Amino acid sequence: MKFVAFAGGVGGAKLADGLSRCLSPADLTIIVNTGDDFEHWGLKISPDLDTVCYTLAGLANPETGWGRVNESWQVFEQVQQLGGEDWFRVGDQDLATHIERTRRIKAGQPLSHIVRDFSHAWNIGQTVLPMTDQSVATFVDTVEKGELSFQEYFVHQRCIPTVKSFRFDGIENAQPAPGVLEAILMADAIIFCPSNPWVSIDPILKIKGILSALSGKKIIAVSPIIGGQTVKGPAAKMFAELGIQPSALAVAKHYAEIITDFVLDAHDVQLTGDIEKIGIRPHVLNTLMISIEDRQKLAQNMLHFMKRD
Ligand code: FO1
Repeated sequence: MKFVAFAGGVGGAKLADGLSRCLSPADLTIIVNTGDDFEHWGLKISPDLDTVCYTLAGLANPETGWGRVNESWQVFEQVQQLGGEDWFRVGDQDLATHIERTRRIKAGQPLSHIVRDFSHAWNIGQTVLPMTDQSVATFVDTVEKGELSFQEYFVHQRCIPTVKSFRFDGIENAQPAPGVLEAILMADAIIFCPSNPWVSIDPILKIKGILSALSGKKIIAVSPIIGGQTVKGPAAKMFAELGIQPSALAVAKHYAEIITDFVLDAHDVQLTGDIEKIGIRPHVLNTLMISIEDRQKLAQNMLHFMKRD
């Protein structure tokens, strides 16, 4: 069976990693949000693509989930000393990724080619695809600071400003990257990883042609919210600031028109009735991924019911 996972952020990378440990590489394609991409220090940075690739390659920093393990910070410290921007931490090995990606983009290489070559260099067997090769930039409109670019909101402002709405600049002209629609059409099931619905999964869904490619497919979303709290990141806070009580049910409702199945944590078992009421099949699993084994176990349990039905 072939599976496609939509991912963004650390939660997405963790489940992608769990799935990669249960499936042969040819049976798993990960389509990654690129709305978080931005230019920093004059370099093109694609945080979600790098977080997925580093995680699949076993190169990710296990504490943060992003950036590299066994990292050094020589360049960052020198830039800081020179009065450069130090709100976004770029390690020495991570810097190489941004330098080479920037060189290739300036040479006219599409992002999907760059990810393919980097995946090869990092011995990643699965197919990792950007959602699009065109540039899409997520902006967060906030009460206190007006419209902020995503990294400015997420890292520099530490997700503190109150969100009002989101804008995905460039989404109208963005085409699915080569291989994206084919992977979706060939897939036996699509998995929405436990990523932020608003700024990681929604941008992928808004790319022209993706929603129609998904129609009729078995689609399983995994809740990034357990017991009303996001495991990591601002998803629950965003729901609350948009006037929606944060919960696994709120996430299921967010995707209600699209998904067929929904994975929620055992903490939220009392919500299964409400999820069934909106026509979605609930699956109660342990969704908290602290260890590598947790990731593999969650993926295994999901594949078990996906292969059964
Ligand atoms: N997230 C932070 O909270 N602080 C950082 O300094 C930071 C640096 C960073 C460097 C490279 C990279 O690929 C990701 C990085 N992230 C950092 C995470 C980044 O903000 C992502 O957008 C989040 O993981 C959400 O997708």
